Amino acid sequence: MGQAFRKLFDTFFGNSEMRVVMLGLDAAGKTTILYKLHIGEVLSTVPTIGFNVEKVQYKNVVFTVWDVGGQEKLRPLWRHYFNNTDGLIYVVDSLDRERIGKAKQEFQAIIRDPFMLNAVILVFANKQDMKGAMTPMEVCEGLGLYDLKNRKWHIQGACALKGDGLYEGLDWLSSTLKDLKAAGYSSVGTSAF
Ligand SMILES: Nc1nc2c(ncn2[C@@H]2O[C@H](COP(=O)(O)OP(=O)(O)OP(=O)(O)O)[C@@H](O)[C@H]2O)c(=O)[nH]1
Ligand SMILES: [Mg+2]
Repeated sequence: MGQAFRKLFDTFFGNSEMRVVMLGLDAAGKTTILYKLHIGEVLSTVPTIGFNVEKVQYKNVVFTVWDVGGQEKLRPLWRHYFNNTDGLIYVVDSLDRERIGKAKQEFQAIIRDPFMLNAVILVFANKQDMKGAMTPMEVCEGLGLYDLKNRKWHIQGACALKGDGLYEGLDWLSSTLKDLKAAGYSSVGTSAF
């Protein structure tokens, strides 16, 4: 009874926690996004070998964001980060038209993994500051998002260097999380003060 009340309280007033894994091809901008969200600054990045993990608080949600290196040789390791994941952030370099097919192939493999079937999907169509970048709609088509059935997904144009679009994306994640919690979705963690 106490637990049920606490769950209800968390749903409407409490802090929530959300485990998010951020993936995408190398140089898409994942690490730039992570640190822009975490410290509000753009750090000069080197390709990630392994992962970075930081907690990002936004509104009343604490996101634990795992940023995993995207180089080809590292991609087989992605699946080790799938367990207990509430949300996938998939980052696309919108300027990289040549590799949108590869980005689609990797994306489709992630979302079809049995451990990822319940994860909500936020796609950042990053590098919108670049002339010639694909629009979010083009990225959407490129990844095959329109064909997804029974999945919660959202695409957001972004420029990690300026921070444009990043909080809009987190807004969608947090409100989607709240809806899922209200509907009694159990793998989403909660904590009250
Ligand atoms: N013009 C532009 N460049 C960006 C943007 N976001 C990231 N970059 C640049 O893209 C390059 C790669 O960014 P990273 O954040 O290191 O990419 P990553 O996805 O973490 O790459 P891996 O760690 O290899 O998987 C860096 O030179 C960034 O400065 C953006 O919105 N616009
Ligand atoms: Mg990186």
